[in-house]
Amino acid sequence: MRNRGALVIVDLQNDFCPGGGLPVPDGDAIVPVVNRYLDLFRAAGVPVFFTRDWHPQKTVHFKGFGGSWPPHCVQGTEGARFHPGLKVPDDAVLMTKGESPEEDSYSGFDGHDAEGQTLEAALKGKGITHIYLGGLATDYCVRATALDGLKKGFKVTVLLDAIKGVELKPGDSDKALEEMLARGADTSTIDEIELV
Ligand code: VGL
Ligand code: ZN
Repeated sequence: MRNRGALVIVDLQNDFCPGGGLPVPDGDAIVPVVNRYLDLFRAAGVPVFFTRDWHPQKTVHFKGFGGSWPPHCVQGTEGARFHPGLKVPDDAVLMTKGESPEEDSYSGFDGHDAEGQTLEAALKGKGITHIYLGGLATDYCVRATALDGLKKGFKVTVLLDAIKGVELKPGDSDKALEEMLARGADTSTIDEIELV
């Protein structure tokens, strides 16, 4: 069977950028690169998916309720919107995750589209076998989405110039990348990208 690709951009939202509730250092620096990938993939007719972290005010994900994180990406807030510089195409598919007050939901594969379809079903419905991954954060949601994708049988290419990590501990992003590679992901940058 022929491989078919999709671009999946994870959680490129205000709260993960400098000034936000859970800022990834230099998180916004990937926005122009992601926009270049978007142009490239759309020109090649490759479908584009965006995930968004979309939490209730009270969730075990947040520090105040037993979790690890300061409040971020609360449903309907400015912090939960995509970075204003991001050129989200009209025909992009939006996958929402993190709505359950009882779960962390780091993986984009925990998300669903407007019709309630999971990311896996939405990808497979379009015959997609290969995902190209960018977004935030390398050591959490990009990592979890990559590992889930591999587990579900997708080819996964991590876009090295379109990701950034939280780095609660220095080295977390490198560790996450090594883990993704060890499980079968490959990597690319915009100059060497080969689309399927
Ligand atoms: C994320 C921490 C908490 C992410 C989401 O998008 O990587 N990280 N919630
Ligand atoms: Zn979150």
